[in-house]
Amino acid sequence: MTDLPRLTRKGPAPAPGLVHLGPGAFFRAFNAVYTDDVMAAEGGPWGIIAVSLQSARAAEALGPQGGVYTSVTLGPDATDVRVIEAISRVITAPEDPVAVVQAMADPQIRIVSLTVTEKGYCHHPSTGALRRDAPEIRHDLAHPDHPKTAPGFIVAALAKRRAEGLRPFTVLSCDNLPDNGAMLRRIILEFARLRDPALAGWIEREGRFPATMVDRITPATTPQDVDRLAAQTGYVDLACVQHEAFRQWVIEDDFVDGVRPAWDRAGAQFVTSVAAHEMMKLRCLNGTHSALAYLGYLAGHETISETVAEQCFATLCEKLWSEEIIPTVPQPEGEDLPAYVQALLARYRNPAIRHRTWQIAMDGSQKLPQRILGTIMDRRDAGQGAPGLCLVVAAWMRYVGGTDEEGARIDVRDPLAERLKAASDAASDPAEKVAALLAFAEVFPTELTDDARFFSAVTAAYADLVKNGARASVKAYTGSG
Ligand code: CS2
Repeated sequence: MTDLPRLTRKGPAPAPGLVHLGPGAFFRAFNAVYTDDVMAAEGGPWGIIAVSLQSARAAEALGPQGGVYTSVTLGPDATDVRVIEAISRVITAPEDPVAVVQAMADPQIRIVSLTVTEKGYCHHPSTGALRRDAPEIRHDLAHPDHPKTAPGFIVAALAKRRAEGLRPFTVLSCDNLPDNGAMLRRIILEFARLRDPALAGWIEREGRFPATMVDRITPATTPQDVDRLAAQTGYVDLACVQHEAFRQWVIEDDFVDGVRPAWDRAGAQFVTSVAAHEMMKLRCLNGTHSALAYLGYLAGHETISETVAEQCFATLCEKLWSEEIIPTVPQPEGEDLPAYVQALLARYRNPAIRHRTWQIAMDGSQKLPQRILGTIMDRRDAGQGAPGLCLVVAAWMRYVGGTDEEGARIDVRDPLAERLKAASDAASDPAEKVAALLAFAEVFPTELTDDARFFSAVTAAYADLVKNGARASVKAYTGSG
């Protein structure tokens, strides 16, 4: 494929109105596509400056292509290919943090959006508070003009805007976190207060942090995906993304001075509260995604579609939804929960999407609280158990132990990976291992750590996983023998 030309931009790049932190596959399959749709429909100064907070990968892939790339929609039967032109330019933050702050402080920029994954918020997953003692936060407080983290950049740029007499930008979190807008607002205010209470007061009064619910299944792009696209199109695109056809974006309509792209023209829903949609999506989709990731991986499955093709895993999802999850989810306006989860199963089954269980299993310590533990807590408060979700917690514990059912090493990616493995290794029997992992206060709220019923349900599930394996445990839970 190397003799094929690289995809490049033909016309001029759009004038920027947005800065986006975290230009990974999800952003390119989602935010940028919606924005491209809006600009195609009505123009507008909504080009995106994409900022990578970590590696130069995005800049290396997108830079030589002038910011354009291909979005590939993978349906069960057909593939659709489209070039997205919404990215105006790409900056790698560690190479030039000052340029990032300058770009964010430009008066043309009205919104700074984020897809930085759970850990990018530098918060305690179980409480939502800023991790003030984290080395990168301490760095950003000590060097406010050369930040490294998302909170550091946002506060640096807001400080600059305030000093220059500008209006703040809207801060739009697009990560899978409950109440992501309010949570980010709390983190930003806490960080700003540590820098300058007057700045924090200004952000508190003038700043806006709308919540969002985002949804589109987007597996990581592989070299094979790049080759397949090249064979089809005749060009090489190192920034291409593959995703399902489905997309849903629910946005709280609360922007600084009401200024925002008309994302509703591309199908986004602007609402007064996102909470019910967010809970539906986090608990129903992401909750079962994590269930399939840990249990499916342990049972030897590589992808989600392969996992749910095995009947007991499809039944696992259905039983988790109907018996444990849906009873805790408030009814979102315009949604039919039983139909929603049936559609989810069809989305998981899409064989064209090769979404690896290993990819979804990443960063479990950051994901478990909002995907699984909140549901368990709600059921506990209502005097009900959650045997299926306790099995998922046990599967996560088995997974972070770092050895699979064949005795092979698991490549566990998690900010707490080393500490989790050390805690698990130091314990001997299931009860000790479960107790050692429940002691991680970043993950488990004290209500659960101290709950004897929860402890014994997870310990029994863990012991069962070790003795009989994930497949047998799923079959026992689903009653499929
Ligand atoms: C997945 C999500 O990787 C994961 O943890 O559960 O990325 C999921 O695919 C998206 O939230 C779907 O919108």
